[in-house]
Amino acid sequence: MTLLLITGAAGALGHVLATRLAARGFALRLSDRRTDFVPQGDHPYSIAELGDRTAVEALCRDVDAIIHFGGISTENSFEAILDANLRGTFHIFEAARRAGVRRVVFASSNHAIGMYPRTEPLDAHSPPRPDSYYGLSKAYGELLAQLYWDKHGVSSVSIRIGSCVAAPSEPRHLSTWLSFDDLADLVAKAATAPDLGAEIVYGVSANRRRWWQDEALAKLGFKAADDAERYADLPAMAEIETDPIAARFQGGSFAAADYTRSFPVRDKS
Ligand code: NAI
Ligand code: 15L
Repeated sequence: MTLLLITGAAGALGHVLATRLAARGFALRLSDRRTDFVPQGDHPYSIAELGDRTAVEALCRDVDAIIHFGGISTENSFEAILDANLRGTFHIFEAARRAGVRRVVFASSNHAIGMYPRTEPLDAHSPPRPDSYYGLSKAYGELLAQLYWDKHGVSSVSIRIGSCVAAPSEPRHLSTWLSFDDLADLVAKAATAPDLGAEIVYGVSANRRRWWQDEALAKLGFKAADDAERYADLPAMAEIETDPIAARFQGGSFAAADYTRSFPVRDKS
């Protein structure tokens, strides 16, 4: 039986993944920093700080793949991001190398490319253009994954997740939505697909209005099934995005937060 370690297991997507991956027959080891978390099912749960290298090494022993979803999941101070996301993700890849774990699935984010204008379609080769310290930490994780493949043979899939929520609730989600079922299918395939190096893919459903095209997903044998368009008639989708900067960039409000440059700017500048 394939044993997966899920970090961030007490978080929103950790819960979604634990339920769905267990149903697919994976054995799970769960971890998070939260002391008040009671996992569903009888999967072993370990409380661990990602910033604690020894603790992370213990978590990663004897697993077949690491589903690294733990960390700060929105914009925060650089110091907070530094410990959880930069140091923490380093600890994960280093532990994978030492323990001989063959695959890391890393929860990257659309905020690694959030400063691209919405008018610019992207593909898996589009270089990072982070919109926040948070997005920067995800771009760093993608590069870390490349380093650990090139020098140590740890294969990985970095998923630039869009907006993974139960259902779209704002106009931007018509482009960025990733359904829970598509997430689980994508992670299962990313954990088990053979012959991968350090892959970067977009975690997005088959939304008619998506900004990201991704031929690399075929390598994993993944094809998204859901489409946000079936929510397009909801009243919330007709709301005008009032912040012009958020409306201009793919990262939305993350791009607009603390934006001090004079506007408008040229797309290529
Ligand atoms: P979440 O905030 O609900 O879960 C993150 C979990 O990580 C929390 O349970 C938290 O306790 C844990 N954590 C934070 N710092 C930690 C540390 N230093 N040590 C140990 N555990 C720590 O976030 P969510 O929505 O479940 O996202 C999961 C992952 O997916 C995150 O890495 C996030 O950046 C990424 N992601 C999520 C998206 C979404 O739409 N939900 C979109 C793009 C990326
Ligand atoms: C993310 O990276 C965040 O973790 C999540 O909370 C959402 O804000 C999502 O991106 C998004 O862009 O909708």
